Amino acid sequence: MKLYSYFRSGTSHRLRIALNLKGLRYDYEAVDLRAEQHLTTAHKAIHPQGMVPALALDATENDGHSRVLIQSPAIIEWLEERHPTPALLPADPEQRAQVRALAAIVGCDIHPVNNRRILEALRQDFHADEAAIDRWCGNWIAAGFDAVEAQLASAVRSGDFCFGNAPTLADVYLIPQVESARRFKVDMGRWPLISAVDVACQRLAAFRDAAPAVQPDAR
Ligand SMILES: N[C@@H](CCC(=O)N[C@@H](CS)C(=O)NCC(=O)O)C(=O)O
Repeated sequence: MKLYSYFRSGTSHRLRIALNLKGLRYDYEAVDLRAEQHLTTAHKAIHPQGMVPALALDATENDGHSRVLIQSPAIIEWLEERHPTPALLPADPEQRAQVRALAAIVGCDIHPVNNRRILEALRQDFHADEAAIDRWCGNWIAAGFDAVEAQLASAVRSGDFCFGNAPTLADVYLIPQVESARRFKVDMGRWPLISAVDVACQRLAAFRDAAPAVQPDAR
């Protein structure tokens, strides 16, 4: 497998965590978003949206067909279906819905509005300076994290992780968003339960090895 990734990309980060948790090895192909390599014709031939991540599978990994998978939620679902152990979702449908809801708060409601292209539009079309950008990201992160924290405080959290005593899809999505929150100078002290989940995840090599700072293109 080859992962098209950028060290600081939250969606690439979540995919790296999922691959590591599944114990799957992959080659790392860096796509430099700062140099706008993702917008080149060559990269758009791999990912038509001009984004990362993408996961290229060779024929031996995909029933004789080489393919490129795009969209981190779809790729993580493929991983879960193709490599079901260890499971990233609980067995019970209602519990699966709870875990998926936590992941969706990050994946659907926090990350998309803080994406690079959105921030570039704020800078260029609306003349936002870096303080305004930090405020923008901080506001959306806080709104989402308040909801995640409330969910964790209710029935959902019963162990060290978002759900139970092993990492799930919820942790896979949450930890990259915590990393990004710190980058945008958000004070994590407001969310003690999320912070405790982060501590639990950082004990696992699968999470540590996926961190932006240790990727080949980190600088
Ligand atoms: N829904 C997509 C979003 C992917 C995405 O937002 N990727 C970002 C990096 S985290 C990107 O490539 N952004 C390029 C840009 O905004 O110009 C997924 O989950 O794969």
